[in-house]
Order: sequence, then C-alpha cells, then structure tokens
Amino acid sequence: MSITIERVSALEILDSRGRPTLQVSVEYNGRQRESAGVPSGASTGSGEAVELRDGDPARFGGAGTLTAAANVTIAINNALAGRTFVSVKEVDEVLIALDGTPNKASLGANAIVGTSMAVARAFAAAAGLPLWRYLEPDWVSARLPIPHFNVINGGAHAANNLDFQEFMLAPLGAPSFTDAVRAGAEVYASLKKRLSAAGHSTGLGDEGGFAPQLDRPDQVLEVLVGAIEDAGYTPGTGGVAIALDPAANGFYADGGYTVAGQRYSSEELIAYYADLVDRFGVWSIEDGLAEDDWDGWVSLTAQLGDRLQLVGDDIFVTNPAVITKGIELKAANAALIKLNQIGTVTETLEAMRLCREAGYAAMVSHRSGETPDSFIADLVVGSGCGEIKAGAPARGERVAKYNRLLEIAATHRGLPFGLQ
Ligand code: 2PG
Ligand code: MG
Repeated sequence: MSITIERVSALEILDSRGRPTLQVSVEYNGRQRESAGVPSGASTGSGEAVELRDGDPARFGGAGTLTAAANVTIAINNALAGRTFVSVKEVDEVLIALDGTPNKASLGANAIVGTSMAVARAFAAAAGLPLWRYLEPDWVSARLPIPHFNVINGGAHAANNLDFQEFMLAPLGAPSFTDAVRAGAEVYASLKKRLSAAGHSTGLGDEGGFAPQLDRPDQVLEVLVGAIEDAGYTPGTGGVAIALDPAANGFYADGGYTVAGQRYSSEELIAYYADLVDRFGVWSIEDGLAEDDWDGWVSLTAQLGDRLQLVGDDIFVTNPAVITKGIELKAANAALIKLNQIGTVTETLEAMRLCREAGYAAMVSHRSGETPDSFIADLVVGSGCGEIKAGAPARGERVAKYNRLLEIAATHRGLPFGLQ
C-alpha cells in the first residue's frame, strides 16, 4: 500500500486550555484528506522534543504556533508533496532528517508529530483499515486497555494546594472495557457527591478531575476509596484500584521533595509511597521521583518494583535512548508513552517495542492540553500495551478517547482486554 502526498498544511487552533496548537492536514491520492490535532503538556520533562512557540508577546502571550504552522505548510510540504511513500515510517524518516536536530528543535515537534499522525491516518484510510489495525506492529497483537481515569487533579493542572498531580481510578477487575468505562463514570459520580457532602468544591482541573482544596495525598485517597465503595465497587486490584502520578518534578527542589509542607529525602518519600500502597490499594505510581533523581529511581524500583507498577514519564520522555538507559539501570518498570514527547509515530512505537522486549509495561497517555483528536485510542489498541490514561470520564476532549475505545470494543468483539 502506498500513498502519494499532494499537500500538507497546518492551521493554528485552540487546545482544551484555550492555548494555540496545530491541526495538521494531509491531502493525498486525489484530494483525499486526513487531519490530526496536536496535544500539549503543562508539566513537561526537560528532555521532551521541542514544542515550537512563536514567542511573540503580542499574540497569545508568546504561545502562538504560527512558526510551527508555517514549517508544516512550507518546509514539510516541500519535502513531502508530490512524493509516493509506502509507510508512515518512511515519511517519519524524511521528517527526522529534514529537522536535523536530536530534539526536533528546528521544525518543532508539534509540526512533526501532527504531520506524522495525519499521515498514519492517510495510510490506514488508503488501506481500508481502522487506524489501530494499521498501527498494529508485527511484534504484538491488538488489545483493549485498562483505562486510567484521572478524577482528582492537583499540581500543575489545578489551582488547589495538592502537590500530587493526578489521582486515577484503574478498574483492573472489570470484565470488559465497556464495564471499565462504566465503573469509572459511576465512581466519578459518587466522588462528586462525596466531595459536595463534605463541603468541597466540585470545580474541575485541566484533565476533568475534581480539584478540591485538600492538602494531603492520604486525605484524597481516603475520599477516593469511599467513593469507590459508594458506587458499589471493591477498592483494590480485584475491583477498582488507584494509580498516582505525583509528577514529582513539580515539588522537587535542592535535592529534596516537599509534600503538604513537609520535606522528604528520596528514601523518605519512597517510604511514604510504600505506606500509601499498603493503606489504599495503589497499584501504579508514575513519576514518583524527579527526572534527575536517577539514584532515587533505582532505589524506588529495587524496593517497590515487585509490588507495583512504577511508570517513568518526565524521566523517560518516550525517548528510546533514555528508556534503554532506564532498562539497563533498572530504573522504573514501565514507561508512559506520549507521541509529542518524541515527535513521530514511528519512534513512539519503537519506544513501546523496547519496553515490551525488556518486560517493561507501557501506558499510552494524553496531554493536559488536548483536542478532540482520538489518535491515542487507536494507538493503545494497535500497540497492545493494555493501559491508557486520558483524563476523567468527563469533558469532550477526554471522553473522545474513551468513546473511540468504546466504538472499537463494540465493533471488534474478539479483541482481548486488560493488562499485558
Ligand atoms: C503527565 C501529563 C498527562 P502534562 O504528567 O502525565 O497527564 O501531564 O501533559 O501536563 O505533561
Ligand atoms: Mg506524568
């Protein structure tokens, strides 16, 4: 299957936070057209591929994306238009060479990833395949994931005092993807009631979770366990478990961590996590330590790695080279997977292949700034990794992903479901 690209273009659109991002469109094979919306993070790892912003204070406070859009419409279009390609990999190789930097700083990862995603869609459409089937590599088979619903937001995603960024529900005991979505939505509803009854605000953070004025992570976890029970589920890995993304970069300074006003060393914070795991059925912790604290990560993994999933996000930035270092040092036992951290579909799948070979789990992720684009739903199914986080079971840009997964589940009933 090949496609002949006729034109690549980009439009500056708004993301879910009202900040500019790109919508990239590819015309191919006689004016057929596919598009992709580019996500954007707020708590970013320093090693992420570069998201190009205009820096012109007169537009969107400097966050404009007209330069990145022009890079698509001019440089990328010039490199791709009129050429015939046989795979998204072949296109991605052209994009990487055209950019020429190790971190996509020249064209911008936003320009490149939008093109890569739209091109993948074009190949799927040209082959008459659903996107997930086109993305499915030969080293794994497709499956439906355990959704991780971020129902309490803190850190860089909310205006409350919570230092931990994400408190997620993981319905590990659900018999099907559809039941897992129902569990997430039912607990979300019971959580809202519980928060209201306790006099807390039920206003939302950036990823659709509630953002109450609670200070301590254990206070949140107590409310969450209560909400799981209120909805008729069993807290823990047999029913609805809890996953955390403290996003520890956000409360790390001068070699120490500050949570709810108290300072912790790496070892003390690891002990604190062990206590939360024992008390609240926490099954997965992402970015429990900061991206520079490699020694801490190795110790965290040695101490807790056989009891729970330890996911590297800011530390690994979906970068195959950094994930390889993590595997060698035995830091973490899973990687978060974000297309725009590395910048192409091909490198994203390569990061997942490395994880799989090393026995590391992988969790596909949205960004805190999103569009209604549901590409990651197809990516998680095709890559067969068994885990996704896409925010709360609320707000259009979040539920677009879960709804696309419901559609895949309904139309492909034979797909396996759950963790790898
Ligand atoms: C994270 C992400 C997504 P952001 O830290 O995992 O939840 O947040 O997109 O702001 O980096
Ligand atoms: Mg994270």
